[in-house]
Amino acid sequence: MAYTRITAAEAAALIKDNAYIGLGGFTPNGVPKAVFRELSKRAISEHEAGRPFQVGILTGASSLQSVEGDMANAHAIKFRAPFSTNKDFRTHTNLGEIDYEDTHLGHMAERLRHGFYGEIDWAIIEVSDLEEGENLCKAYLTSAGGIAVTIARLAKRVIIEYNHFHNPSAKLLHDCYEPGECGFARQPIPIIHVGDKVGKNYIEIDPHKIVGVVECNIPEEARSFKAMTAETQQMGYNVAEFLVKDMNEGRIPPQFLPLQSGVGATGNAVLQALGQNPHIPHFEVYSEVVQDAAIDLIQKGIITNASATAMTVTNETLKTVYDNMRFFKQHLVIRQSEIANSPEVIRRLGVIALNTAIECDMYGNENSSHICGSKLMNGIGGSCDYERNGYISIFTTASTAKDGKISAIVPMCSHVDSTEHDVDVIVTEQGVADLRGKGPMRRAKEIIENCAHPDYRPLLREYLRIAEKGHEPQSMRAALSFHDTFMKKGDMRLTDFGDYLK
Ligand code: 0RQ
Repeated sequence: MAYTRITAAEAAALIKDNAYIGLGGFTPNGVPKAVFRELSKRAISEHEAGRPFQVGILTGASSLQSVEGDMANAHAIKFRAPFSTNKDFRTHTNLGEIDYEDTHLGHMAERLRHGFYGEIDWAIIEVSDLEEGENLCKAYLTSAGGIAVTIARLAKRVIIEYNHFHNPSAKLLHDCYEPGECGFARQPIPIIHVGDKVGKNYIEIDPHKIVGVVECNIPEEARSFKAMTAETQQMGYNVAEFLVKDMNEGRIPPQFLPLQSGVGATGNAVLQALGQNPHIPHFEVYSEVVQDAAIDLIQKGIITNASATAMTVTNETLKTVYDNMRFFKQHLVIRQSEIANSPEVIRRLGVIALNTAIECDMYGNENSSHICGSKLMNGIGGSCDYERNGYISIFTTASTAKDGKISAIVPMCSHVDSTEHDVDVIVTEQGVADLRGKGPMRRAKEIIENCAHPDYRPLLREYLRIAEKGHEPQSMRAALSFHDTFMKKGDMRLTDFGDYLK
């Protein structure tokens, strides 16, 4: 049987003010696009007619300009979780217009299951293929897993975006598995090796909930990442050298351990540096995203197996995967995000976690989400899922930002995402601070001398001298002096602790 076909505009017209909408996909990839392009237009016309129109948007991770950027500009987002990298969304959130819950990506499906967000009115799922059964719809996902299984099951009604841009062979990559309820019904997730498949290659949807299928052919709104700089390249080399040393000293076994790397230019740089390092054996990736560099290394045989919840890649790289599916299906698995980011699996596999910080303090606390305390950047994404549970937890950051006016190494973070208890190693282009087995004072020395930019080392050393003595010395008056000076004078190098100790 064929399900009802509707247009994107017809689908958008069905969504009422105050609806909560769950979306498939993860990062821009695999996120449905057609309906939201109409929904933001609808929001504008509703507002022009003086009618309220705002929705809640729940996703696997960040999404798209067509989803959260245009909806934020239309003042049509009431609530949003769990992650965003969109500039317009950030602007409207920082204006206080949007209620945004910045939460762990690996927790999202569980929170949905247990009603933390109330009832889910709609699920919109992008598919590459569809089996339109009378009692069971088998929906085959596209380039990402995300929370699709859970929202398709929980939502009151479902809209399918059947996007013919994707190759139906995408199904060969997917492993759709949802854990049982907490308590006695929940079994261990039986993933022992990176490439293990433990679920189905489709998601199950009750056809009676499907109000329509929107046929479309829309390329991914994929971002191309910032070009690699000498700085990111140096961070990549520093991470690779550190891991080689750890392997030589027996802390990493000779066959290596699976690697997670976050989104962005640094993640790409690290993978490239690892791929080029003759001392690192061919390795595996257990991560939430695979970016272009990872796909390239899979093709070269340097990454032997990869597991992720999204191919966060350009359309060109996606085509490479689709054109070589016979090869990629043996080396790449796309999972639901709660499995990709599962503490149980991350711990079992001994994943080396690698994410990017906005700033780190001299004791190892880390901030990846807020600028100078108040302003949202993106959110934590899945970084804490991995950093908390990884075998080695690494953060990278350039030692300075904004032409040296900001130090990424500060006395005290203006916001904390991963605490000092969850951070093993900090890497900047200056070097590596290995915090393992060290108390606060030794950590501070390691971070200041190895990671801080030379322009800031004297100030950081001075802070240690003026801080009140204790297990972890701090000055409650000067702890945020770097940030305060930046806000007043535009340059952290102008910090004068005397101003704060009067
Ligand atoms: O500003 O955009 O104006 O140039 O922040 O910084 O150095 O380009 O680095 O793009 O990798 O982003 C932490 C935000 C870093 C990202 C963060 C300014 C800097 C620049 C961006 P411009 P860079 P990136 C897996 C894991 C959390 C989520 C996560 C992130 C802009 O990595 O969102 O890890 N992480 N997910 O100039 C003021 C500072 C600054 C600063 C940098 N200290 N103060 N501005 N900037 N440091 C993926 C998923 O979860 C899906």
